[in-house]
Amino acid sequence: MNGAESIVQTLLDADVTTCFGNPGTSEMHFVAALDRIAGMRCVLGLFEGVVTGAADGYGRMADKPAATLLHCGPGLANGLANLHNARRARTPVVNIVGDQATYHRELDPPLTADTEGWARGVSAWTRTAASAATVGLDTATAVQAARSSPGRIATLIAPADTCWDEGGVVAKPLPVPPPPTIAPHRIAEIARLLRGGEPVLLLLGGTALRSAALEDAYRIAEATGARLMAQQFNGRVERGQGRLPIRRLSYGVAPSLAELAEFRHIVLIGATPPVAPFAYPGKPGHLAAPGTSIHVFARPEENMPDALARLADELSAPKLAVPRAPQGAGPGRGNVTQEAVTQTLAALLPDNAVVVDESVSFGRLFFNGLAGAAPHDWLQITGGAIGSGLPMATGAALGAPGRRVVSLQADGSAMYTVQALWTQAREQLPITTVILSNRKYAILLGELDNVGANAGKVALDMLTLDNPAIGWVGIASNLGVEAARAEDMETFADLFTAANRRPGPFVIELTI
Ligand SMILES: Cc1ncc(C[n+]2csc(CCOP(=O)(O)OP(=O)(O)O)c2C)c(N)n1
Repeated sequence: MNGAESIVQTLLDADVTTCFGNPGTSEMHFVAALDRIAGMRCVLGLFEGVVTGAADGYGRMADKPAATLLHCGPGLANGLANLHNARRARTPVVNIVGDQATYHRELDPPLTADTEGWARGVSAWTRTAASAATVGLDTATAVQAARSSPGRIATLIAPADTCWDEGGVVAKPLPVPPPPTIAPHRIAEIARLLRGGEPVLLLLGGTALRSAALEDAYRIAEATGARLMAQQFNGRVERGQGRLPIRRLSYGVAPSLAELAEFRHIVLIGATPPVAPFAYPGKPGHLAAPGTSIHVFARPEENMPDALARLADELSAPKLAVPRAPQGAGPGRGNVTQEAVTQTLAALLPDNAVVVDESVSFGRLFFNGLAGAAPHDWLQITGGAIGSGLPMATGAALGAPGRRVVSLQADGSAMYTVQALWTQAREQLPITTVILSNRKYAILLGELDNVGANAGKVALDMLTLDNPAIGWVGIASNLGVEAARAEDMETFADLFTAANRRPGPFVIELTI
């Protein structure tokens, strides 16, 4: 057995069964090993941002890591932005990065780079393998690191000779510690705070946004008068009918300041303290009102469902059915507006869908507006690095087999990783993509004002995508995904319904 074979077998033994990859010369032995060892689902991405974004979507839905296969420092570097998003989502990912053979590196051939340096910025665990005999154990250690709560990026750099040399040793899966449970005194402290009668917000993130945990959070809120909100950026939220219609802190400094103004205390449950996404001249960075106390109840790596259940019991909060979210008025009609698209999605979302949200400015109403839709999971861009939506949808489809993925995608962001559509076609994945085609960087037009910049013609031209106009029906069909355009709500509703009944992918270009 060579080193590459020991990597693949060790991954499989640790239940890492999907590999998104874009290989080069240094990964040829890994690729060859895939034929000799059965069981790994290999998915080719035509750019590394697709590979890493797909691993993010997969890990969010499967609750276990996929592997990526990347080529040397530059291949990893191409994938860094979506690894950044995955890190912010706390998604488990195992990167296998091939590199120059140990003894060849000193010759400094073209693809030699500071691979470890590039890996470290996004990885909780980074190691360069030293030999074929030890690369199996390195692989098992990488999986252990990735699976450690709350989910981490682990990057194993495998020089070519550690893959092709004989003497590979398959390593047994290493134990993954369960998420730590919080100490009883913290339950007692927060219970005391909640009984105190002051206005308290429970700000939720991470696994606190899964449906059972949300039910316990609702019991606590009903028993004490505390309010509930999800933080702004979340890896995954379980939503729709039968689940708590929790609202999310708004994007934008003014609305989030208003939403947080009334609270004397904010209790963090897997969330981070609310801050503005950027500094804006004359505006605060912290979004909580001055004088608000911030309390950490559960850190992101701690066992939040357990913490919430114990807190609800400590408060003797009765079991309650979660309230029903209001049903919408049915599909929107006529002109394409934010409200009408929200209504149509809420009415026609397939049961048990996975929604991937990179809708940027047009989709501001989507999250709250779909609270009454059929049950679904909501995945959003978490690290602000656009170009995550199409790859994330691709990976989510593989991480949640049997479920329709609905990918709500702004056009400018879609262009970063448009190659993902080709992978969706090649794998015949059940994904409906709605391209929200406004042919501009609309959000940045607002940001010009928000930062107080005076824009002239050159500046405005930098934010406009209509010269030439991007034709999404052509792009999608040339990448193998059938597509059609909608310019009114009736056509959109028809296309959306038909797309969701297909076995494979479909793209709707919605002119907004
Ligand atoms: C990797 C990365 N590059 C650049 C940006 C800056 N940026 C933020 S939003 C945006 C444009 C978004 O345009 P689009 O996706 O069409 O959405 P819209 O604003 O039109 O709703 C850009 C370039 C970013 N967030 N991430």
